[in-house]
Amino acid sequence: MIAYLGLGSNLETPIEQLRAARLAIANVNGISEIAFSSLYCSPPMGSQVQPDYVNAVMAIETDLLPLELLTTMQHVENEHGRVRNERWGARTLDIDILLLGDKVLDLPDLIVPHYGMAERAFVLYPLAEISPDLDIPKYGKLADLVACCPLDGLERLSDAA
Ligand code: A4P
Ligand code: MG
Repeated sequence: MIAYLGLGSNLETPIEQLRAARLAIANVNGISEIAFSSLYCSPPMGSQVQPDYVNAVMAIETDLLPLELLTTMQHVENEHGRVRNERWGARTLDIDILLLGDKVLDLPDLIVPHYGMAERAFVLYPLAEISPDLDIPKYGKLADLVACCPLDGLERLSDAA
């Protein structure tokens, strides 16, 4: 199954956080990397009293079950010093499962497609960079979502290293 992950960080050298997370994810048994977007910078959604975010989207091929993938990604977050405190607060590393093939899941711990992805510039633009022709379950064509989504200050920073 092909899955898409949204990575975000706004603490402790975010670019390094995403670089390390990319390596850690690609090294998991049962996961291989297919594509990784450029890095994008954007002002924080939610509390404004926190640093800007760096975001990217990663496409993977995986044979992990959905909840296995979730716990594995939470493990990677924890390894990277993530402390969960305020919802939408600053974080060293956040990994959201955006898409799992064409699955629609509404479990207590896992909602797929990710509930916020259809209106977030920092998800839609990097996703469209690596897979412009996606059709997103429940939400429709990615190209149409991008066309309706203002940039909200999103800027492409650099190629991912
Ligand atoms: N969960 C349910 N569905 C999913 C899914 N598809 N992927 C549950 C991952 N997790 C999912 O997540 C809370 C719970 O969501 C988990 O226990 C999991 O079972 P969390 O990562 O602990 O908490 P959070 O990230 O603070 O909350 P949330 O609602 O996931 O926030 P978001 O949506 O991740 O937003 N501004 C910019 N510019 N860029 C950002 O990346 N990110 C956030 C966080 C806020 N502002 C931002 C950015
Ligand atoms: Mg999250």
